[in-house]
Amino acid sequence: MSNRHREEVILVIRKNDRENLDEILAVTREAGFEPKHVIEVSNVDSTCYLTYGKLTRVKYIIRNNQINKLCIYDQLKPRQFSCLMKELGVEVIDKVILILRVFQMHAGSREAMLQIELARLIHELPIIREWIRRSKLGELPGFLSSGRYAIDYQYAHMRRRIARIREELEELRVKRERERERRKDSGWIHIAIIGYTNAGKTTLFNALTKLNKPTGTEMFTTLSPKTYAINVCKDIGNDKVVLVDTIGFIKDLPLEIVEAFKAVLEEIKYSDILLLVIDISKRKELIINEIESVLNILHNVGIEGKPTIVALNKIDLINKENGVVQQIIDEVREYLLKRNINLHSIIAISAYYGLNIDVLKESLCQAVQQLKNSETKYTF
Ligand SMILES: Nc1nc2c(ncn2[C@@H]2O[C@H](COP(=O)(O)OP(=O)(O)OP(=O)(O)O)[C@@H](O)[C@H]2O)c(=O)[nH]1
Ligand SMILES: [Mg+2]
Repeated sequence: MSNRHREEVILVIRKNDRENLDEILAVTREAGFEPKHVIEVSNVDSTCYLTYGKLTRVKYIIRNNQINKLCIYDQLKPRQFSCLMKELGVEVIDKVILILRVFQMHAGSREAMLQIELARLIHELPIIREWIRRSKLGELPGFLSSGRYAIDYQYAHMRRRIARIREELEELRVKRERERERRKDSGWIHIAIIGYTNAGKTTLFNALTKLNKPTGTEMFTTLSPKTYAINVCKDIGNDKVVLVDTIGFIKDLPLEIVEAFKAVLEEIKYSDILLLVIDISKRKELIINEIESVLNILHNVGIEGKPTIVALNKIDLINKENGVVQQIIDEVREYLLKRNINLHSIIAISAYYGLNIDVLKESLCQAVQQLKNSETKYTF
């Protein structure tokens, strides 16, 4: 989206998110907003989120710059939403809404669209409930200029819609599960490509499958999982595996969003091997931070202990002369072992230029063989 079409906003970030500012700015821009002012906060008020001083500053900016949106890169409580909207008289958007807006732009499938709508409704419902409570107490006018009855009606409508979406998603989930079981019954091993958003997962999926799924510099290009059967072992003709491309992760992805994307995570949960893709063209601290974010989300949804192959991607962007790649390999290995990851191997690749893809395939083949051997050992 070009600069011209983005709506100007005030962006509020936590002080300890400062090192992540580039990513936050990217998310905000991809959601369709241009941060005109960035305000850092170190303390958060439990009622209104912004402390008195910051609130006064934001009011001043709004009045003098005709900005009518405030984006807060944090998860707000319902009471903080209503307090801010009452104090400032502008629309307030928090991290969950921001990320969902970015998701919305990439939602290609009905399932992804329903998941996004569900996450948004679940997020907005308590905010509206709080608004109704306070307007019934006479503290507030109608929600965004609607009357009290209109908002009661809207609340009831949202609840019905949530129930309907849940039913439809459940049907899709069951269908997906059946497909997965069919694939499993055929004895095919599943390899899930996982990693931070923009790491190059789909580019690698394309390199391994020779398909041409959309890739891009924007975040969250892939929202619904793609599966494809490939041969990873050169000499064994029929020994196919199913490769699954998945949604990218982001630092502190709000749990509400993670839950809405349950079906996608199930593809990871039921896979046999993980292929973790890491963009090593980034600053060193960011590389480990991104791995940490991915592992934290996996841990939160109970995905642990799977054999993991790590693809350190985008080596074409690294100066190979001074041993930087080896240094990154060592640091990543040390970190993964510290986190008790069932590490199979680490391979530096360029998915885009096809560098070392054969070595990666060999490693995938080995991991598949090992898994099959261990399975036959325990099958009576
Ligand atoms: N230079 C370079 N760029 C790459 C490489 N692999 C991927 N990219 C670029 O990185 C960007 C993101 O690639 P994707 O494959 O869409 O990344 P992804 O991990 O699938 O991203 P999401 O689906 O958004 O989570 C694209 O612009 C790719 O062209 C690589 O090996 N080298
Ligand atoms: Mg992708």
